[in-house]
Amino acid sequence: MRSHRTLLIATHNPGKLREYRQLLRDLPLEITDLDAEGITEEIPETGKTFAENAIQKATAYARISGLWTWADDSGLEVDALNGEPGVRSARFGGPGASDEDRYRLLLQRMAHVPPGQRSARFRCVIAIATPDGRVEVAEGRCEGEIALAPRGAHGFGYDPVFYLPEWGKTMAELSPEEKNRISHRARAAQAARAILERMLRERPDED
Ligand code: ITT
Repeated sequence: MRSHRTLLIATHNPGKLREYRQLLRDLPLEITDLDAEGITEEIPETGKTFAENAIQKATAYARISGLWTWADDSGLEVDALNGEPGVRSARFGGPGASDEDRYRLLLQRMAHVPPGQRSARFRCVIAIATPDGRVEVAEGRCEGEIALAPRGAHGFGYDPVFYLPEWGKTMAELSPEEKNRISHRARAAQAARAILERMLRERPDED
């Protein structure tokens, strides 16, 4: 029988999995993922907030797997659009839309918004749940602006139109290492790692 020292990272996104494995590599935890566990259930993201969705996913997969489970939800909030696309970031533009379709639609919606009023942020919420129903949450943010046109080829999603004034670059113009130092996901993961360290101190061997 496995102890809770195994942590399930509940994502199908290989990029996220790689980042999180790297960040947690020196903790006394065996890391596994949905594919390795043969878990095929999809948990619908029906919440109104990033936290609700992350908690929904983490608690459902912890129940299914019997393991401590780490799940996240993330997206882009644009102030001039009252926080849209927000929790709908992955679905913005409808089914079948590509990353490029989505950021072009965003630029179109922002066409009337002048420089100086284009503030936005990436947000990421990570939830860590245990099979007995305990759940803890950590959040990271990265502030920026919606560019007037796309630039850069790194990253994914909305990175080409997310401008970082202090770098003079879009997120897609940063190297992966630079992005991983400042991103919403990296910041949330640092805070979530501290929670895991505390959980390991409190309950090292059993649930
Ligand atoms: P899982 O739910 O399986 O973890 P996912 O790719 O669907 O993977 P999210 O729901 O967290 O992940 O992603 C929400 C969307 O927000 C994502 O599809 C991107 O469009 C956008 N997004 C999130 N983080 C981003 C980043 O670092 N750079 C650019 N866009 C990002």
